[in-house]
Amino acid sequence: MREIVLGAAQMGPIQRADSRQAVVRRMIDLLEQAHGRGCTLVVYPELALTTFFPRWLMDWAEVDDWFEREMPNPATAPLFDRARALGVAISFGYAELTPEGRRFNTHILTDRQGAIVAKYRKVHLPGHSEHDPDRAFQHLEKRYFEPGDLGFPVWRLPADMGGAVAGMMICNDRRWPEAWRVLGLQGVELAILGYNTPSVNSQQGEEGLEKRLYHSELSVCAGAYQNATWAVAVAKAGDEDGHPLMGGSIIVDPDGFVVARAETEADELLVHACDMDATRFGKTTIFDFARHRRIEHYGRICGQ
Ligand code: CDT
Repeated sequence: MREIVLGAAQMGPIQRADSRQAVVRRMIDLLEQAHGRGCTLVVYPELALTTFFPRWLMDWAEVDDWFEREMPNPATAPLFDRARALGVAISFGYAELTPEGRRFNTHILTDRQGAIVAKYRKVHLPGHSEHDPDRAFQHLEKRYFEPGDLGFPVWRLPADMGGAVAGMMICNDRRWPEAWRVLGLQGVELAILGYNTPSVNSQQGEEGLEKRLYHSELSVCAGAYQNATWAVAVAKAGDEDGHPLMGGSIIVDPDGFVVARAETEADELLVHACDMDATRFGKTTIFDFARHRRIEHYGRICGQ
């Protein structure tokens, strides 16, 4: 068996005034719980270190306060140190400011020795780039980030993580089958994803939470099944300064079934032992892409 004992570390709300240090303490607490339950990998949400700041229109000087110029850095070093000491790999999202001044919505993955082995930059940025007075609240990801420039790579993880083939997406990416299929074509066995999804639609106030949770779960379950991969989708949830984010974190097996689901909108750990070999059957039968795909008919989805 090629096993990863996976921890999905859903995080409750982070207020605008909360410090990175306070958030990292919560992340370490979840990490300790995960270690106590045998986890070898813990996944945290998108933009795990801060509030979901793209809801605020800010001037650029202030914006940069929400970005990390290096990783690890003094605020996050205690998390990396504790993960290394416990032998638990971690994966979390943050806002990245590069030395060239470029801004990305980024997610990283470490090995069990605390070294960053994988980095993904969000490709599908939702929302808008200018203040929109017609929205109940702003979603300015297109203002504060540029689309990721790394594509959707996969990484072969070390033997102490089952030698799994892992890939990453961030939040809105989960709604795009193209993202899943690009990972699937590279043999992904574990799709890692964090999200911050408002509980209400900024342009359609009537839309219910039930529908929003369903669309998230539908996307992840379909992506996992159609690419014969494990998937973990981890929320930042709860009320951030009057702005509710939905929970609904899940771990999904390669048949598309939910095997663990969050019940709260708070810091909450889900755990499941994932056998990477459970992806074999789907990958060698109905989703054996080399045998069954008909790429001569797929030109439209590859065009501009
Ligand atoms: N963070 C993120 O990508 N959230 C989006 C909200 C879409 S509404 C503009 C999501 O797809 O969940």
